[in-house]
Amino acid sequence: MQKHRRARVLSLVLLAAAFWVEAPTHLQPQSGAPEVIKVEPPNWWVGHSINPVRVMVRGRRLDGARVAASGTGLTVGRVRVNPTGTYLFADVIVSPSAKPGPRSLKITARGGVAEAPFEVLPPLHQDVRLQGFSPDDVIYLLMPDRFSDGDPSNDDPAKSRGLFDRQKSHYYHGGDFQGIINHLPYLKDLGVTAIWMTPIYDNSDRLATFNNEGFTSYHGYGAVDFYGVEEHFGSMETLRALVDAAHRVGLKVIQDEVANHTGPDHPWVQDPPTPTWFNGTAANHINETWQTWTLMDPHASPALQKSTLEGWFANMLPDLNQDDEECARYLIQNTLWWIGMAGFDGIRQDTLPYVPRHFWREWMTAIKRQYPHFAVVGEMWDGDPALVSFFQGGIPRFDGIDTKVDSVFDFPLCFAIRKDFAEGKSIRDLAVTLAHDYLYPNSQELVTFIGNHDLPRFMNDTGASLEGLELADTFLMTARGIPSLYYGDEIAMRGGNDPDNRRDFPGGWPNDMPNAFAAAGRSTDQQAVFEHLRRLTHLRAELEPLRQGKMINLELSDQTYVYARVTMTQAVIVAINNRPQAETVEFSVADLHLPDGSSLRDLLGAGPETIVQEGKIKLNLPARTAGVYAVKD
Ligand SMILES: [Ca+2]
Ligand SMILES: [Ca+2]
Ligand SMILES: [Ca+2]
Repeated sequence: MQKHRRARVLSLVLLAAAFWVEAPTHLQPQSGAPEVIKVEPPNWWVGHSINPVRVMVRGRRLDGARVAASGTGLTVGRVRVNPTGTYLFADVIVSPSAKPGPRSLKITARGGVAEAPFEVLPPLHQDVRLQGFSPDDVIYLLMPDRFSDGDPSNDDPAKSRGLFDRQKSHYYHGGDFQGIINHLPYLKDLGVTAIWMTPIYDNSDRLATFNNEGFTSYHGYGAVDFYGVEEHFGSMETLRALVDAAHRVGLKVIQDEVANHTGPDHPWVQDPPTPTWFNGTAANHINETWQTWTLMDPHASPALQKSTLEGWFANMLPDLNQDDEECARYLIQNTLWWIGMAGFDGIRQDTLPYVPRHFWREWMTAIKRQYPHFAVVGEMWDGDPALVSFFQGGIPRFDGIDTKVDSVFDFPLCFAIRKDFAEGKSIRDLAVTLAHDYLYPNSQELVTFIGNHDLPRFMNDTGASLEGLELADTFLMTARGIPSLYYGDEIAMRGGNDPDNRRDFPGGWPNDMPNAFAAAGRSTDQQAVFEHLRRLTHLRAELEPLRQGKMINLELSDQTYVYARVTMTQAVIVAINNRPQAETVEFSVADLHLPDGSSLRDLLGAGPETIVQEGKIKLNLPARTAGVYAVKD
């Protein structure tokens, strides 16, 4: 999978290179009244666990400013301004009795007075929102730009004209929040319980070119405003409408966040809020070396770890410095703001290892203090369970740090799944990978997957077939962990490296035919894969052992694998034959307490009914099939 890592690096190089910008002109000293450009956060809640909230005002001629709150219920504590007068930090205290409504911060500087608008929001209710996620969930990863266009009026917005062209793979294609809202019934029917969207921050409004090719940040990983919603996707109102509509039908929503870096077009790059806001500057920084293993290495010097923690991705993506107190505070408040504003249930955090682990501890502590049921999964891209497990929270490691991060993606298991079920290598890899579960503080909470937006699709692997994809889905949906599906894999979409793995979902655009959101629009093959996965999500919902059960391996050979998922009251047995010929497997079920004469049936319908005899089960498994066996009622 090293080639995939290289592909991702290449895609980041292209992103970064494409966005290089000229110096702005607004930094020259000017005279006159102070000016407010941006207030972050623009609002805060009564009764919040963070109080005072630190408000950062970006503007001009703010040097020497005094700040006072206009209206009741707000007071201003410590104020600091940077030497060039372009950033002001004010601690704003929200009284427990403050009445919700608009206020402002009155900024008095040498040249006059300016008003920074600020709103007091009512206390947050935790009722159906902010639920977290667990093995009871099935996550569905989608890219809003590539899933469905529900609002053609925002395809080419005035704020950022010229970034839309469905014929070009690096341009916006028009997908949006309304498109997701329109297809919530589809997702519900498929049996997923949570939607993970790639980032919805406001990204660059500029088209950039590299090697004569146009690039946009349709993928969302090039933020220019951490308090803005990308105009191609909708507004904060439509985002909230999406989250509310999802919650009404029992679907959660997971936000994709990036705390390691900004996009190259972020205004901070030319004028950082503090001298140490970034690690280095655009002109003078160190390159990212991807040596994530040094972070778990007790022998690594801080100097050796520095290029991994402080390097700029692809030598160009501005690396935020979480050791800068203001920057860390900004990032923590920003996370709590999004959760409160949109009602997200969880976060997927990008590029986890490239940020100091003590920051994650502080960040997670702040999240859980305000939202105790919330959950976070971090991206630690590596095939080595020793390294991936080092970042899951739950216990302090040798560096004294417990990251408290609930979950990490199970890349090691993903790579094994692809090798075994696409390429047809020995299925033993799966069990060997799972044998390393002792390294994780909580392996049940790992997010498992067979593909994502950074990997070529399963169906593009050498040797991939529909049978292999169905076996991979069967394993994913019945093994331990929190399964995450990648949009389009449910209809066996093809696609190579980024951006080919991010094709538009067929039928997601007005007048697109065929429409694979409807059964009638799917080919026979697409329908077979869809129905198989749908049956699995529904089995997972019905059978508690598939979600919460302990996993016990019962039989293993080069190409057959039998395991059980067991709770105090029920056992489910999964038997997989990865060989292109029929196989007979026989195994003991003594550990499962199934009495002789118990009759088991295959809930996937491929295998015959079977009876426990002398504490054993014998199964004849057709070529490249799997069965999910439960005791017949
Ligand atoms: Ca649109
Ligand atoms: Ca934008
Ligand atoms: Ca970093």
